Amino acid sequence: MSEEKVDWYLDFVDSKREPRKDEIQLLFKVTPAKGFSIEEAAGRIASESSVGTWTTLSTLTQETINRMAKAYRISNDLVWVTYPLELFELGSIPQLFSSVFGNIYGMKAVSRLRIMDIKFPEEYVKSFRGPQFGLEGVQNILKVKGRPILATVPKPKLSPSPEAHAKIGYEIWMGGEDLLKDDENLTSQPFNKFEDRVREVLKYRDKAEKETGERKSALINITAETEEMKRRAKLVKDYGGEFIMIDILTVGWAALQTMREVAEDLGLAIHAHRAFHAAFDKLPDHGATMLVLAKMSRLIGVDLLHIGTGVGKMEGTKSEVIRHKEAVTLEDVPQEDIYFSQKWYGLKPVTPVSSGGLHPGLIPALLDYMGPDIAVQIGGGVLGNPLGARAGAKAARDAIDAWQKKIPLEEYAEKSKELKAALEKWGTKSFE
Ligand code: CAP
Ligand code: MG
Repeated sequence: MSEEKVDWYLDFVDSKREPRKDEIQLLFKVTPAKGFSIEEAAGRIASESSVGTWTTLSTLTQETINRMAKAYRISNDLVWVTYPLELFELGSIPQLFSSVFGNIYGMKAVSRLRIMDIKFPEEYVKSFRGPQFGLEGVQNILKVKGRPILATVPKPKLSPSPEAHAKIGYEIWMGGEDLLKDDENLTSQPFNKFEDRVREVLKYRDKAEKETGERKSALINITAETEEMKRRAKLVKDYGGEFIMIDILTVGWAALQTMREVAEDLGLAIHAHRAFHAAFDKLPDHGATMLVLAKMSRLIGVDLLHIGTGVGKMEGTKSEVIRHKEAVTLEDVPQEDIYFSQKWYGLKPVTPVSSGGLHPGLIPALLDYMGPDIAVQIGGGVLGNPLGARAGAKAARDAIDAWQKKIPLEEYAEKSKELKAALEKWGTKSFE
């Protein structure tokens, strides 16, 4: 056999290589397959996500050698890799996904792989629009400041008709809420056609605005094939809506980038639901963190994004949810523990949305660590109030008011039968 090397994976590992400011960096949690060292796994990750393959090549050139990604730091099961920026197409999340979220998950030598964090350089960040309205713009649309924006999804899921859906909206708007939100799986079913729902919802919205004198709006789910989403977004605009809701992971990054352009032209804010994220962010040693998905969502430019609660029915610890909030709202995210610092070079903050298993009894605990500059979505916790939808909405508003005034919920409930009914049913317990 010739002396020539068969593979060059370890050429992609270099502890002397310093990441450059203009490079993209990723942090991986790596479980090598049996019989492979962490260095061998790290080399395969850096190789397969940049310019390499399984064997040495007669076609290798110096310019390609200069573009090799390098695993520059390894500590236990953590591997830091730095990538020359020219490996990526500026402004394209699909291409980023194909590079560093692609083949590497399928390599036999890597048993489990989790992307923990990603750091973007200035040139890459500036190749994206970022949010059109952002947190402040959304608060201005709704004329809400100093308190969380309050939304409710009609439950049970998939209201039986557009009128039933819109009437629940009327009740929760009259109860003091700001937004009626479509559920993630409500699009245009035979019993609840999109065209009928958008017309009915915005008709009742106008009625509620007139009767309350407050701004009210709706997060109308346009999730569909991209051309159809464009049509539905135009309908929302034509009927006077201000927001479109998109299930960003089920439509895909390319469609989301297209709809970001459409939203810019129509002047509509984008509410990003993250259904499907747990398929790859739930397992602690595989997939990718919600932190990474949140950063990509801010780059593309959603205006509101579900980031978890830390208390409700969905996965996600308090510290993770706080990290997501910082990543989508701060201009200059500090390095924290193993997680990268990240500057956003003027990209607007995204409105963090906490939702999932919330009810009035959980609001003070949630707001104690999330603060007032978020949106809170409460579905079952409003529509499960024994006194009805409008009472459920008022109970949620009262819980927020109690937190703002630093009044214990039980004390506040002495003057709010609606809050009292919620506390009698759910207390301050979290339900899985
Ligand atoms: C919440 C919800 C949201 C989840 C999504 C649901 O309803 O409408 O889709 O919050 O999870 O369908 O479960 P409830 P996340 O208020 O009745 O729980 O926000 O974690 O992405
Ligand atoms: Mg839902």
